[in-house]
Amino acid sequence: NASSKAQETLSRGEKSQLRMNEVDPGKDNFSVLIAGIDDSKHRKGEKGFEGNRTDALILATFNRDQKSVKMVSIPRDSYVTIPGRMNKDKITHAHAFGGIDLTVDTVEHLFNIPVDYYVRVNFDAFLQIVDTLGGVDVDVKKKIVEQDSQDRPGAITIEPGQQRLNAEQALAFARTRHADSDIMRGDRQKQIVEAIIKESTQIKSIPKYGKLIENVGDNMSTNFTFGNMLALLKYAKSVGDIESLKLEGTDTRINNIYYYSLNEQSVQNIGARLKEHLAYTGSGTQDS
Ligand code: C30
Repeated sequence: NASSKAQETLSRGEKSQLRMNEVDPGKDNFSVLIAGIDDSKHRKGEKGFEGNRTDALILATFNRDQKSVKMVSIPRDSYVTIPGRMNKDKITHAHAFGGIDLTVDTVEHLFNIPVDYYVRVNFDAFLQIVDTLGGVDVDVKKKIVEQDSQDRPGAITIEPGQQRLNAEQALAFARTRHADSDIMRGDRQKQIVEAIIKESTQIKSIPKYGKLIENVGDNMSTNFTFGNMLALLKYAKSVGDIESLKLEGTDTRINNIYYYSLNEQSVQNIGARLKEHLAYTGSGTQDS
């Protein structure tokens, strides 16, 4: 009976409060929040995920009939309401205040759609996943010089063009931002997620995939069950269309702190499109 150390239920339980019924990723439409965290020991000590911020946050919806995926990257400095907090704050802080539970609540509150699943990874999980896939294909728009996972400055150089990145290169691609911005970095992270979904359709060895889910252990946490993850692999093979949506906003300063002020209309439009994509009609029993 295979299980996974990575499996961790949210404190809300299996189903979102915005859902009437539990969602089965093996047969229903569903949403996944993908969170990337830097919990490097040399920087953050031994705390693991706790108390850290989310440096990458991507919400993806999966529609089974259309065999399609839509995803949006939420910039980490987005100025949002975090449920239970007095003042609006950067979305990245939701994780530091209340872990993945509060991050999920915050994203649900932002778009007013259910977040059914989450996958939270640190650098090591990211490297293990991309390694197991044997790399990922991406189109690199401009030359990248970046540190590696051990923070050795300039250790990774990537020339522009369509190419296959190994795990360290893919991490550098997902991290780099100083040459442009966190918003552009969000675009690159969506490219990586798309590449991971596409690459997982090439997985020939189910045992190898199962081993990955076991080995990734403490470096990943998710409320998908081991069985869900096996079903997802089959699902990934059917996905034909992956669309990337862009959340609009503007740079701003409040009390001399930098924020990304989300365009209200854009938030609503994206919420509506994801809602439609999920064929989500109803409210559940949310009480706030
Ligand atoms: C298959 C199907 C059908 C469905 C399953 C769902 C799917 C597709 C799941 C995919 C799962 C995966 C693995 C998705 C990948 C997600 C991605 C793109 C992750 C990105 C990489 C990652 C693991 C973490 C984020 C890394 C980033 C963006 C930045 C790290 C400074 C921060 C905030 C600190 C940080 C600090 C230093 C040196 N850094 O940080 O590169 O150093 O950049 O300067 O912006 O960060 O500030 O305070 O956390 O330590 O001090 P950086 P920075």
